[in-house]
Amino acid sequence: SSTSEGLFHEVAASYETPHAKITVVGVGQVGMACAYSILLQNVASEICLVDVVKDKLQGEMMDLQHGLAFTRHCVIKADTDYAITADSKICVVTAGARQREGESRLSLVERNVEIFRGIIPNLIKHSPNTLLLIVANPVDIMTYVSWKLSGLPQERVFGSGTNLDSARFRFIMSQRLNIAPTSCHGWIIGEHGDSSVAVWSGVNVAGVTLTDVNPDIGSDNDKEKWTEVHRQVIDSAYEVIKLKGYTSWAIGMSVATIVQSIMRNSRNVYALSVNVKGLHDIDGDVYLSLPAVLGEKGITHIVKQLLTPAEKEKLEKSVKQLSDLQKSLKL
Ligand code: 6V0
Repeated sequence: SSTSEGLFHEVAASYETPHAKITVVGVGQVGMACAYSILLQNVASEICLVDVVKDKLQGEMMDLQHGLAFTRHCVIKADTDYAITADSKICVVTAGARQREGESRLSLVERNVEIFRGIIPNLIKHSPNTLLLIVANPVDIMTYVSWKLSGLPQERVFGSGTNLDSARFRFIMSQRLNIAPTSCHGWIIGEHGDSSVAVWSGVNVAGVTLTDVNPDIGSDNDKEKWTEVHRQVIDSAYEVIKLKGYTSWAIGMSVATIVQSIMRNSRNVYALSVNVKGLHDIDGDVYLSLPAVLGEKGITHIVKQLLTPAEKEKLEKSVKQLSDLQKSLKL
C-alpha cells in the first residue's frame, strides 16, 4: 500500500471549492507584483495566473508555490487555458504592452485593445459573475474597452485608475511636510496619465485644508510651487521607467489593497476608473477616475467632490482627451 494509505484512514473523499478565487491575467512585472501583494494580503484562497508565455507562467507559478510554507494557505495555479479561471471573484487584467522610455500611455491603445479582444470574453465565459479590475494601460480606455467587450453592468468593471497617482501624490506631499503618507490626504482624479487633475481644494492634514493655510497652493502664484508635487506625480512613471525599465511594486500594492477591500466588503473609497456619465456635467460613457465606494459586488457610489471651477475645467480637458480617443476605437 502507498505512503498515503499507510498514513491516513479515509473518512470521506477530499474536495475543492474555491470561494475566494482571484485571477491575474499577464504575469509580467505588473501582474506578478499584483499576485505577490495579493498573496501577502491573505484574502485569496486561490490565485490563478494566465498568460500566453508557457514557460514564464510555469516558472512564476512555481516560484510563488515555493513560498507557500511562509504564507497563510492559498492555492496557486497557472495555465494558458482560461478554464482554470472558472468562478473567479475578481479578474485583474495586467496583460499588454507597456510604455517604452518616453512613450505616453495613450500610444499603447491599439496594441492593447487587440490583446483584450482575446482576453475579456474568455474571462467572462468562465466567470460570469466576476468583477473586472483593469490595470493595463492606457487604463481608462482599457476599462471602457473591457466594459464594452464584457457586456457586464458598469458597476462590475473598473480600473486601477488614479489610485496609484493619489498614492504618489500623498508620498511626495509627505516628504514636504515630514509626516507619514497615510496622514496626508489628497486626491488625483481624471486620466491616469498626463492630464490627471490634482484636487487642491481638498488637500488636507487632520482636516486642515492646505488652501486655507496657503491660498495660492496649486496655482502659478504659489511661492512654494506646490504644483511641482503634481508635476512630479505625472512624471513619476516616466522617471521610474527610465531608471528601472518598468513600474511594479506600487501598482502591485495599490491593486492588492483594492482587491482586499472587495474581498472583505469593506466599502473603502478609492480613486478608480469608472463610468462617470452624469457626474460633473459629463455626458457620455467616459471612463476616468473619481473617488468611488467599492463593495463586494463592485462600485456602489461615486463621491460628488465639490470641485472649484478651475478643477472642473481641468477635468473637462481630461474628459475630452479620453472621449476623443474612445470614439476613435472600433469595438
Ligand atoms: P510586461 O512585463 O511586458 O508584461 C506583460 C505580460 O502580458 C507579459 O507576460 C505577456 O506575455 C503578457 N501578455 C501579452 N499578451 C497577452 C495575452 N494576449 N494574453 C495573456 N497575456 C498576455 O509588462 P508590465 O507587466 O510591466 O505592464 C503590463 C501593463 O500594465 C502595461 O500596459 C503597463 O503600461 C500597465 N501598467 C499600468 C499601471 C497602472 O497604474 N494602471 C502601472 C504600471 C504599468
